[in-house]
Amino acid sequence: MNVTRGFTGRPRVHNAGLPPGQYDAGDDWPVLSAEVTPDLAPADWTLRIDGLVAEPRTWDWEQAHALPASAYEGDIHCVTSWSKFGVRFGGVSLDTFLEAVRPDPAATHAVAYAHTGYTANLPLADLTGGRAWIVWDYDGRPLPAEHGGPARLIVPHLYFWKSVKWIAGIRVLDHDEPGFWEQNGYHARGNPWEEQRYSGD
Ligand SMILES: Nc1nc2c(c(=O)[nH]1)N[C@H]1C(S)=C(S)[C@@H](COP(=O)(O)O)O[C@H]1N2
Ligand SMILES: [Mo]
Repeated sequence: MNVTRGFTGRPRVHNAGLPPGQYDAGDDWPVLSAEVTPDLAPADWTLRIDGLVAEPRTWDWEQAHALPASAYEGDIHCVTSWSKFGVRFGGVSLDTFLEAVRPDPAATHAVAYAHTGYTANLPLADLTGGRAWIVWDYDGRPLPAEHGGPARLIVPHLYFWKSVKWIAGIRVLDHDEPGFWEQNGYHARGNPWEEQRYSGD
């Protein structure tokens, strides 16, 4: 394990390095939102998983927090070319939610959608295997509203536009259905290591 120190002196456990065409944003965390930050209280937040699943379900804030906790510590990469190393998010693994609804064997993709209407499509395989989380803590504190609080999806191995803020639900599908940015020319999958920024990359 390679431990390095950043400019802040905070130890970084790490490190996969920078994907091609990215720069290290350091301590900055830019806010990228296509919509106005919603005023969404934890008491009004829900997560629904439905579509091609055996048992569609909705969790409220308390029910989601009663699930086993899981954290992500690592890097995030925005398609606008900033990356951020060693961030810490706390929440619940998406595997835990998906195990409860039991996706149909024919399911291949999903659309994640926000309480605001923003959408992102993902292969189901990118949402399973300990690689996606519903998170409400950042650095041990409640996730700020502008960054998707009270709760957002994170899929940190893909470009960060897939990590839907103010997550409201996930619809499981047997086909790919382009989301907000994907309808506007962005790549269907968005793997930063293969620089899948735009459709055709
Ligand atoms: N609901 C919603 N989620 C979103 C977005 C958005 O505009 N709306 N932007 C995406 C993009 S392009 C990025 S890079 C990240 C930005 O997250 P941040 O603002 O916390 O840095 O959120 C993603 N999730
Ligand atoms: Mo982004």
